[in-house]
Amino acid sequence: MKKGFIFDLDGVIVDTAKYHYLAWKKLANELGFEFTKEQNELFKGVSRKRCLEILLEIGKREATQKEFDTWMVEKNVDYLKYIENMDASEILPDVTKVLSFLKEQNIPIALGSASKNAQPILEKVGLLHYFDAIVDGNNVTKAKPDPEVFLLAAKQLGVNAADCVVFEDAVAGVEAANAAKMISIGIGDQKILSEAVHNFNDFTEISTDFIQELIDK
Ligand code: B16
Ligand code: MG
Repeated sequence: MKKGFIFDLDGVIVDTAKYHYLAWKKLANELGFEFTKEQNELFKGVSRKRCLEILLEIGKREATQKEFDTWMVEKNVDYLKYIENMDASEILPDVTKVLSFLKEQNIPIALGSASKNAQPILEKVGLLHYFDAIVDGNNVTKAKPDPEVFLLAAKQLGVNAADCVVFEDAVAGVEAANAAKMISIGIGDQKILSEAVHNFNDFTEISTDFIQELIDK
C-alpha cells in the first residue's frame, strides 16, 4: 500500500515556539500580567484564537470582541517580526535527513500544521520543495485534536489515512493523528506524548532503517 508522511511544523521541523512565546509574552506584559515559558507549553499545537483565549484566562482579563480581534492581529504582527530573519540554520537536527530519504524513495510528504504562517516559514528555511501538500491553519475549520488537518493532508496526498505516518510534538497533535487512525510518532518528551505509537526525543534518534520499516509495513 502507498504510504504518506505528514509533518507538523512548530516543534517538529523548526522551534518557532520560542518566537510564539516572545510575542504572547509581549502582549501579556502590555495587558499587565506575566506569561511564563511553562505556560507557553499549553500553547503548542493550539490555534492562535484558542491561545489568546487561554492567555486571557491566565491574566484573568475580559475582552470585547474588538479588543480580542485587535490583540490577535497585534500578536501576529509581532510574531512575523520575530520570524522575519529565519533561515535554514533553524531547521531542527536531522529533519532534512528524513525529508531527503523520503524524497529519494518517492514517498509523498505533507505538512499538517495549525499555523497560518506555515508556508512562509517553509520558504524561509528552504524546505518548501519537499512538500507535495500543505494543510495548515488556513485550510481547516477544526483545530487539533480534531483529525481534520491530517485527514485533509492524506486526501491531498492521495493516500489512505491508515497508511499515513504523522510526526507531532504536541499532545493535541498526537491525539489528532490517533483519531485519524494514522501512525503517530511523538517528537519530544515521551512522558508528555505517551499516547503516540512511537516516541523519539528528536530526529537524530530516527534512523533511515526505521523510516524504511514504516514504508514497508
Ligand atoms: P499561527 P503547529 C501551531 O503550529 C503552534 O504549535 C501553536 O503554538 C500556534 O499557536 C499555532 O500553530 C498557530 O500559529 O499563529 O502562526 O497561525 O505546531 O501545529 O505546526
Ligand atoms: Mg507542533
